Amino acid sequence: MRLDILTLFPEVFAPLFASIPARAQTSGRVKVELHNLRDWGRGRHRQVDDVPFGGGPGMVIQAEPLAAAIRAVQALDPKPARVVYLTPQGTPLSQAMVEEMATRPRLLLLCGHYEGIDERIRETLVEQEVSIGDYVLSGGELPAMVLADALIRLVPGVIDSESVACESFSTGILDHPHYSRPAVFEGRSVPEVLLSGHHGRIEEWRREQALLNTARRRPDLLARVELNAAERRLVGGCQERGVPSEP
Ligand code: 6GU
Repeated sequence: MRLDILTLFPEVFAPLFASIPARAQTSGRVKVELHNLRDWGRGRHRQVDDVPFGGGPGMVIQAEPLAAAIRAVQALDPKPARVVYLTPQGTPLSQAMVEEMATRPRLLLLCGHYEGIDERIRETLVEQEVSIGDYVLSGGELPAMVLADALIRLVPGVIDSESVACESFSTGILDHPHYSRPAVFEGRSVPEVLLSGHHGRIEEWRREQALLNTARRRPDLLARVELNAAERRLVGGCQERGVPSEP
């Protein structure tokens, strides 16, 4: 997968060159290229923004430098990139969206700033608009990193496929609790079943815990998963009694 990122602040993307994303790149499975929008700016100051027509606060990223930058970055590879604009007006990101986007060989992530970009670029060159949630950030850089990380870890071979399949939001429910040594920490023991070596019972316990966790913390997720009769009783009982909230 190739990710081109168009931004005014390429220096903030260091986290995409550490840890799992770094390994994905050195193994050749992923290529991340950063491009500074200012390289397509006007004049001595390489200006890329101007005041909004109609007045009002803030600045707008102008159509001309953006169009030139998007076209120049597209031309760097014969594969056309899907152009994705990170904006609070976009569709809220979900694991299902990340899974669909991860099937693409190439994406161009466009980071907005200030009051946003000229509407004509949205209409003509942007194919998808993504938000990472209902809160305000100063620019599209952190959202682009969030999206890039979520995409990179789904590229085949980047992480163990079994661990991807088991994760929260891939299974549709939250994860079960995890424990490691020691078996007793400050008087608190690991649940007995995990020490039993009985894989069938361990799997059953993990599924139960995952369902209970989900019923308590994210009951909205349960509406979308298929449960068998025993599982329905488990979470149903939990709901009838009123779910104790997390401390
Ligand atoms: Cl994609 N951009 C900005 N600026 N703020 C956000 C966002 C995006 N998603 C949530 N908040």
